[in-house]
Amino acid sequence: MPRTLRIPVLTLLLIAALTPAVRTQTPEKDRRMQWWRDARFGMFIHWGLYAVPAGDYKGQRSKEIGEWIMSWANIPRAEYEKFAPQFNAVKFDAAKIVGAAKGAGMKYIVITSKHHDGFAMYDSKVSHYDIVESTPYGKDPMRALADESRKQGLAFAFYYSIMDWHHPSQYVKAAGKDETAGHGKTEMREGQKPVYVAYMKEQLKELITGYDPAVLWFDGEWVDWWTEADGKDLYQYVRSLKPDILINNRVGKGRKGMEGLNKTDQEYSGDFGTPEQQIPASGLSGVDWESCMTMNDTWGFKSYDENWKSVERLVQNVIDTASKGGNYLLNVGPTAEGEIPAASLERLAGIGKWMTVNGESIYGTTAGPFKTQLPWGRATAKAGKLYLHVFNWPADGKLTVPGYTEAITRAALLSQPGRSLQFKATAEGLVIEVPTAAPDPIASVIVVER
Ligand code: FHN
Repeated sequence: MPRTLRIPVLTLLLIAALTPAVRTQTPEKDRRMQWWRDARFGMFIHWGLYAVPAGDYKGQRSKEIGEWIMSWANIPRAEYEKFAPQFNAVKFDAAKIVGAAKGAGMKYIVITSKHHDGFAMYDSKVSHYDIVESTPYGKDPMRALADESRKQGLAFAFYYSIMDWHHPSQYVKAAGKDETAGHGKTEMREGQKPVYVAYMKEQLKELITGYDPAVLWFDGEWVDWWTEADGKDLYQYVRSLKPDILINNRVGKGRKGMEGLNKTDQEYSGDFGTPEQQIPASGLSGVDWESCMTMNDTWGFKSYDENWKSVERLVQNVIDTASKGGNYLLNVGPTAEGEIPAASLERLAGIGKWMTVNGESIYGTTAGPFKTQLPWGRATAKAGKLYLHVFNWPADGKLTVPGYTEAITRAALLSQPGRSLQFKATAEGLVIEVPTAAPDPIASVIVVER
């Protein structure tokens, strides 16, 4: 009689906990993700050697994103490395950067530890190609940023690129040259993948054990030589180092383009979907997701990208994302001297002004109950309350919530909680009597108690 294979319950639970899948919502994942779901709003930071050329290589400029300059300007590796001695973050101020994020109402920061150019923006022991050894700055800004984030009460997280244009395992056949520049498709050299995966795991280990990030935000996963099986392995490796860490779906093949979620029936590794430069029209149902977006048109700093989104647009993006049950990760691209551009700081301050008064209607909320988009704005929900975000204020002083028939006990402006508003049920839905002038030019919030 063969012995029954007894797998200790703890082992089963651990395997279940480490089984990665965006669409698998379990009590373990709910517990791990609660802070992130409550946060709703974070800062993305793209900072690296690409801030030195700042979108201009020997007079060559482009509409392409700044952190891809090694690719679109087809800069050979040896040439790109020359930016390192020019990178001197003398104006880097961790307290100022974290303060700007906190002031905007952001609850976490995700910063590029290593982008596609392979340059480590932290003190890496497995690569000399890093900010401490290769630049005149010679210090580790990630240490300062991690410590300052915790001091100011924000979660600290890392972005890490799987594709690496500098590592010798990868190359690009650009115009017949066997180059490591990023122009065109990045290939893996024969037999070198295990070498590179081991290198990546070493860097991830030093990032996790050295800085204790709350999230590992992978990217650069689209290369042909990276598979979903590789992603599952990397997901489990990272979670084995820090079981409570969150990992996005770009660790494997679950992203599928800019919409950020592979909707096939296969389960993909990762904890949340990652729409990019867009907010899904109806959100992404049944999964956690985070829309990442630039403030102008580039992630990494470009000296001539002045196409900035307005504060109104950015605040309404935060609201729109939360109303669909997602997080909004808004990017800043510091200069080579370590400063956030003034135009970004102005927008962060403007967003913070709105969030200071109305943050209750964003943090800890879930998607509003409406299946079709409200004609005048958006809605979020939390603990027996509905938050109506009115972008277009009714000229006749009557705000109609179409088709809303649930009984409510009270309505008031979030900015004037002591002043109840009159309301009545009608054939069209709930009608709330509101002041003739909109309390806020960007979005006025009415709290409805149910
Ligand atoms: O290629 C990168 C790009 O440089 C940037 O980091 C964005 C941010 O999500 N991700 C990739 C493009 O999808």
